[in-house]
Amino acid sequence: MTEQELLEAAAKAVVSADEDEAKAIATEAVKLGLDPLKVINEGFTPGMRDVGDLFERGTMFLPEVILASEAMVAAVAILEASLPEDQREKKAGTAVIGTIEGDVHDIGKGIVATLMRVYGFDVVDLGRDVPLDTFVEKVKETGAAIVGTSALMTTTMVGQKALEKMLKEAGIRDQVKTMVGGAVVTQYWADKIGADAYAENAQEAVQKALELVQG
Ligand code: B12
Repeated sequence: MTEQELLEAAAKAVVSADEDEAKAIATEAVKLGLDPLKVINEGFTPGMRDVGDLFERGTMFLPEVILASEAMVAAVAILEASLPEDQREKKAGTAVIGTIEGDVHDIGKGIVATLMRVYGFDVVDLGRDVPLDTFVEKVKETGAAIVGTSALMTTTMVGQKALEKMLKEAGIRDQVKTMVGGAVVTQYWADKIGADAYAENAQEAVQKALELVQG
């Protein structure tokens, strides 16, 4: 199988919600020594995007979306396990990350958290459906350099705006950099709410996070 064929097969496995096939493709990618991030970003993620489109059009239903996401999670776990361990002596800093309250989408947030760990961040992953207060408390408690929030729905992205305000009210907005992401989030939204950075995918998220802490 060529790399291109493997990427296409990865997307197809997610769309057909075939977990065994998705795992087999991820295992094959590791065996072939392919870049795990490329396989996630250019194989499995486009498949998940197609799933979203089919769901929106009413061609695919929620139970199938759940099965498709399970297939993706299983494949991503195999690829993530093949990422190098963080071997940096100097830590990049602490990052608090989570999905905004009311939102249970956590696959992308999980990939961002894993990659940030690989690049030397101490990541405090608060999970999904995280109350805004919890983000503020964790930033205070850990003295985090970065707080990253994920939102995949128009109804929850407003939580990112509310968090900006809450960090200001808590008097800690100038001590922490904010990063926003998730399918519905854009650079325009980040600028509008005054977030310090937006990233479209996990690789870009790490790059921007490093820029933020390095000043
Ligand atoms: C999988 C999925 C689900 C799964 C989630 C499983 C899970 N554990 O996450 C399940 C089935 C549970 C689900 C449920 C629902 N879903 Co849904 N779901 C999706 C789907 C198909 C894919 C999301 C995904 O995992 N993508 C793959 C990952 C890798 O991509 P990603 O999340 O975008 O993450 C990347 C970047 O965005 C970025 N990133 C992500 N987070 C962060 C954070 C930071 C700080 C940074 C810098 C970057 C960053 O890096 C990531 C890695 O590259 C999307 C469609 C889509 N286009 O996104 C719909 C979608 C998000 N869902 C949608 C809806 C409506 C729902 C439901 C309300 C359906 C229902 N009727 O119940 C519920 C919501 C329940 C809730 N309260 O949250 C809508 C949202 C519409 C909107 N505009 O608001 C979408 C867009 C589908 C659609 N087209 O209609 N869903």
